[in-house]
Amino acid sequence: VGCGGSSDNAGGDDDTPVIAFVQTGADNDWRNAHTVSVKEAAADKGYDLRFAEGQSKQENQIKAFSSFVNQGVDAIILAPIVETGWDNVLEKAKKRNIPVVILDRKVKTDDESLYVTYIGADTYTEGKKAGKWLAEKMGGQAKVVELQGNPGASPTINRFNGFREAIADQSGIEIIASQSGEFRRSKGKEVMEAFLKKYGDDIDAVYAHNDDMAIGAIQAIEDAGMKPAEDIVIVSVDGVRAAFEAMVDGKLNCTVECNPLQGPLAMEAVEKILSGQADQLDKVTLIEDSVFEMEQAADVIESRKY
Ligand code: GYE
Repeated sequence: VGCGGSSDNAGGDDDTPVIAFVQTGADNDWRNAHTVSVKEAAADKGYDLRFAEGQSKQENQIKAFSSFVNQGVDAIILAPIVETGWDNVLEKAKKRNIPVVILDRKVKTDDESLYVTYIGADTYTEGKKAGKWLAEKMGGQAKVVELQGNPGASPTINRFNGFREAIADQSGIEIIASQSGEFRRSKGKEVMEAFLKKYGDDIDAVYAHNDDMAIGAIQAIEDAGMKPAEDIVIVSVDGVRAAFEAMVDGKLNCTVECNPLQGPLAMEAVEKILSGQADQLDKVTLIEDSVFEMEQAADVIESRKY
């Protein structure tokens, strides 16, 4: 970060804020839309964005984060793959007076002063909405298989628990198997193949923690000679375009939206922080989302932004 710039001109390189973004990876459609949103919002503000992604490994994210601290960037935005294990690097940033915005996924720490603000989706409520929708759709009777996200990730934990809260008083809704599909299409397909081998016709419904895994499951169901959304009801989370296409095609029953277009909110927070107004920010900002069913998909697909 330069010194000696004497004017406040946005065009002057020395005055351009340098913002680092440590992303989880590029696992799926949601994640790619999220990355684009953050990059575009940074460009709109005229910030110099330094981007790194962890390829789904926390150690890669920790390395990238530390290196941005050493570079003395003006702020760091972190989308943490997993919840725990961040205290050390966050303390490093705090010592260097580098403000940190936690975006999308949560961190678990005893010291809340290690980050300025958290912005993300209400993933617990998403899990609850999926559970409530499925229990209603199935009339309170179903054997369900669950495709979880990455172990230890806040949306995985929340979508797991939120779903269970929603079906707690539904003794006829039974989760017969639950395994990680890592938020990936290929892994979702692989795990669903194994579920089908083991439980076959017993499976009434799939609950996938994201759309990409649901799309993988749809392929597995078709490969097994069954009709997705008819023989096996499928509900997932995210609301990406591919999910709407699958609903229009009659292969996915429902998606609970999780808006990845979080860049503008993140950059507004950064702007406040850089102008000394961090105290005006809420500690937690949760983004509200809707539920979309197959029957509505054709009407809304054109208006979808991701
Ligand atoms: O649902 C999934 C992505 O953290 C809320 O991560 C996000 C989730 C999203 O990989 O598709």
